[in-house]
Amino acid sequence: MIKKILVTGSSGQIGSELVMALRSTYGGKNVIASDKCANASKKIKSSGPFEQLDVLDKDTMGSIIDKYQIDAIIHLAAILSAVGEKNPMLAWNININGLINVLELAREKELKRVLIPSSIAAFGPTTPVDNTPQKTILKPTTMYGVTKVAGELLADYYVSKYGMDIRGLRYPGIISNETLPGGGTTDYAVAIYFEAVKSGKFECFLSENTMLPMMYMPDCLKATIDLFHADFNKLKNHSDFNVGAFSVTPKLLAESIKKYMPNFEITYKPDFRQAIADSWPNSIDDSCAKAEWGWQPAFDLDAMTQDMLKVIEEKHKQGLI
Ligand code: AKB
Repeated sequence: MIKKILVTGSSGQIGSELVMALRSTYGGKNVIASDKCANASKKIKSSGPFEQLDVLDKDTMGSIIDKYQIDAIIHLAAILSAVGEKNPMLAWNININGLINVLELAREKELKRVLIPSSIAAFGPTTPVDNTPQKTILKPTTMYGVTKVAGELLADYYVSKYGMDIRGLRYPGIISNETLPGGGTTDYAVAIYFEAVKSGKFECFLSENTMLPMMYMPDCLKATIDLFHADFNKLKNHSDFNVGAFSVTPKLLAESIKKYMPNFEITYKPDFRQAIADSWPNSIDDSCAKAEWGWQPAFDLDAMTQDMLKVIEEKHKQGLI
């Protein structure tokens, strides 16, 4: 039984919400949040332990594991695609050396479980774009994607070489309303909702028909926690599960917003992130996740849009954004 979980990157888009969801199940003191940045949110700091941790600092990570008697790590700290293209060596260093520190400490200290995130960025322009299979061509053209493929391979190596319990999933773009994403290509799909509420208009950095797989945060938390709890013996795949919810273009997202805000306006000014998006799939075949651990998303595009606008409008009324 897992009793104490360390989450790295806990102040990020997924980490900030995943820590709170895990604490509601495991108890506040049993989920140790950690981030490179010392300024965690009040919510995170007041509901359980928080440690400042640079994932490149293996000694400090080891001391935290000992201090709290950690038996599982959910390793979210990473550099995303757009920042990774601006600074490829930073992406390689954090994403690969940070992961190696996690895997080596998990091996040395005999931790019970590790969960690592991969991404649709593991795919590249030669991968089949529609209903992209679980097992397919992995030849990404971004440094972020290169680190994701290497990370999947490393994690699977530790499973087969050392018999360790390591799982991971290929996140699509994640849309949420609590912590803004930082440095990704799918970030437009979050910014569009905030700008719709604040100003009624949005200039998109991807072109109107750029189709990408996306997922609403409640489904992302569900996927992460369900895979974390899955019976390891029933998993045929390990660190690279495709998970899908819906696929959308900026134009379709804008049309969904217009159903609830008819005056919303969108314009397009593609930048360097267009080439990144163009190298990723349109849609994902997640039948292995469905068969092996029962994955099932709950939100489609319009259900998400209604919820996003409700929450963000409330924040706007309260002067929080
Ligand atoms: C990004 O856009 O870089 C991430 C991802 C799809 O992994 N959101």
